[in-house]
Amino acid sequence: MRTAFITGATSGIGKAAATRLAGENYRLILCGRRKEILEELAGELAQKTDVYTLTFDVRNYEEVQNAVGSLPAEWQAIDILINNAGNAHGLEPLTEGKVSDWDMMMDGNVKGLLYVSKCIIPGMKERTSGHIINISSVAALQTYANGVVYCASKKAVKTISEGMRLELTEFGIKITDLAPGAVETEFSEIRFKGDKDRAATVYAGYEALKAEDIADVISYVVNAPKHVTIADMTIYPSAQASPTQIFRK
Ligand code: 8X3
Repeated sequence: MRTAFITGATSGIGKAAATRLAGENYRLILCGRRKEILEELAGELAQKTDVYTLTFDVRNYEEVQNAVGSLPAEWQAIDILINNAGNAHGLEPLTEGKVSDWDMMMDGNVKGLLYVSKCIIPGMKERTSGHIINISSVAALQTYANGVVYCASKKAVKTISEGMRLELTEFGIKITDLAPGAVETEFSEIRFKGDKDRAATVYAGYEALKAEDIADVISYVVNAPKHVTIADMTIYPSAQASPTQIFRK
């Protein structure tokens, strides 16, 4: 049975991936900031598989180190790392952007991913085996106005995925970069700081992707044969043609 370590497991794509993999014979290390929600999910999934939880903030390197370092021996051999934690904060021109929003996106989406990876890659290298799945975004493929810092953070994730592949392939570590388009999760509500009505307009008039659709893709890439690496995948809802073009009814 393989062990998967999932960041941002309390909601959205992370939660859906955890739920999907729990039913496919993976043991899970669920990570998040919200302890209660994490414990509740762990309780549910524990009926299907072994689950361990780690509560930490990916933006704090010391917390990341302590959390990964605290894993009991039987949980230390991580086969799959799903770098899912990340968010958008604000949607406005650079001149109006808030520094605190920029910090959250750069610290979480970019530095957080690096911090977690830095703590987990050495074990994978030692075992000459592993698979890292980085959740980037279609925002990495095409910059859009008002989301420049978010796009930059996701472009950084793409670059880090490319770099990881260059540096880690020789150690038997696979790297997959997934770029989802519009997925209906808490994403827009966080981007719009709790404005549920505005968030709902993002997903109105067409069928957006569900977190489970991305979990389906994750299941496919982690279950691919050993000699197959799915390097990159872009996943749009059928009504979306680019990050800024969605055909609504
Ligand atoms: C989220 C997708 O289109 O809002 O990563 O940038 S989008």
